[in-house]
Amino acid sequence: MKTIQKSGGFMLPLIIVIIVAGIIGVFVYMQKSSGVDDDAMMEENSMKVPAPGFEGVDEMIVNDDPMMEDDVIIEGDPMEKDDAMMDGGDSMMEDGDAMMEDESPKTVTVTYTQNGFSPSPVNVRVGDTVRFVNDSGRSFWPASAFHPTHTAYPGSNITKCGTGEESRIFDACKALASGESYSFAFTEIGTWNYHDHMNASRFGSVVVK
Ligand SMILES: [Cu+2]
Repeated sequence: MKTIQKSGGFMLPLIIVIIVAGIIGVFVYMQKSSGVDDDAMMEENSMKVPAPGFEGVDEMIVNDDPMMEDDVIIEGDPMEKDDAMMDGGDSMMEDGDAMMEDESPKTVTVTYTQNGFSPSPVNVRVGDTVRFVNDSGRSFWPASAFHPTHTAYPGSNITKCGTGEESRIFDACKALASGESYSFAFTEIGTWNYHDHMNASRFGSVVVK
């Protein structure tokens, strides 16, 4: 009886202590395990330290970064492309020079006779000059359409004759004797009709491209 009571009196607190210790142990274990997981994840995310068993994966990831650097290097290749573009630019400049040589301003002659202006229409490029030669035996006054205001060509107006703008308008601004000529450089793309202001029934056109 005494032994049972003593042992029972001793065993009960011991069991309680074991249970409490077990509960504390489980709690500590859970806390530790969760904390370790968090630390490991943080390390993986921030430091990219390989987790046990994942060294190979991380090495592959580490290898992926050089691949990206390779991509950057490949993007560095566009420097070669830039060179190529510069080469292309040079060739374009050469083409431009060639085009400028081909399209260097020319002077095209239109002859005015008793039959009128010829050739008409006359085709020129921007910057070309048309030289109207009077071979009609009488005076002429080539000027932009329309008679009598001469305003069809941009900026032109018979009222600008005798002003500082006279040289920039498509208008001879005066009668020119047979044998004389009037030249005008066309800077505007379009089809520009003109006429002889002395005889408005005579007209023609210049096509500027
Ligand atoms: Cu006129």
